[in-house]
Amino acid sequence: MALLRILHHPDPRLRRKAAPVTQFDGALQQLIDDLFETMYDAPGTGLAANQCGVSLRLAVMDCSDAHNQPVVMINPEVISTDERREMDEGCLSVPDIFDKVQRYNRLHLRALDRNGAPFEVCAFGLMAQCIQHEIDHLDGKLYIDYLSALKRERIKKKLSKREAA
Ligand code: GNR
Ligand code: NI
Repeated sequence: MALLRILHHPDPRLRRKAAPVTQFDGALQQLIDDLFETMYDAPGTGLAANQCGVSLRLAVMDCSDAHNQPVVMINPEVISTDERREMDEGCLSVPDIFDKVQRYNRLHLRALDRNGAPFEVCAFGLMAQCIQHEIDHLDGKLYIDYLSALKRERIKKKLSKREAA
C-alpha cells in the first residue's frame, strides 16, 4: 500500500480524457488499494485515478459516515438521471475551495467492479453527486468549469500562488 500524490489544478494532466481499463491484473488491484488509502487519508469521499496521474477510467468512492462502504467504479456509464439541483461541492485537486454546482439528484449507473464484473446501482444524494464528480474527472473536467469565468480565474490565481510558495 502506498499514498499517492494528488495533482492540483491547473495541472494539465487533470484535463486529459482517461482511457478505458482493459486489464484486471495485479497492478490494477494495487492501484485500487493505493487510491483507497490516499482517499481515506486525504480525507475525501471519492478519488479518480487521473487525479493521481494515472489516466484510466477508474475511481474509488466512500460516501458513508463510518468510512465502511468502499465502492470501485471502472469504465462507468450513466444510464439515466432525474432533475438537477444545486449542491455544495469541493475537490481534492482544487483544495480549500467550495462552491455550488447543479447536479442530478438521482442517477442509474452501470460500471465494472475491481474484477471486471459488471454491476448497476441507483444512487441519490451525496453518492449520486460524487459519481458525477468522478466521471467528470475521467473526462478531464473539474467542477469549477461550471462556475463563472471570473470565479475560475480567481481560483486559478489563488492556487498557482500557493503552489509557487
Ligand atoms: O472529498 C470530496 N468531497 C466532495 C464533496 C462534494 C462533491 C464531490 C466531492 S468529491 C471530493 C473528493 C474529490 O475530489 N474527488 O474527486
Ligand atoms: Ni475531485
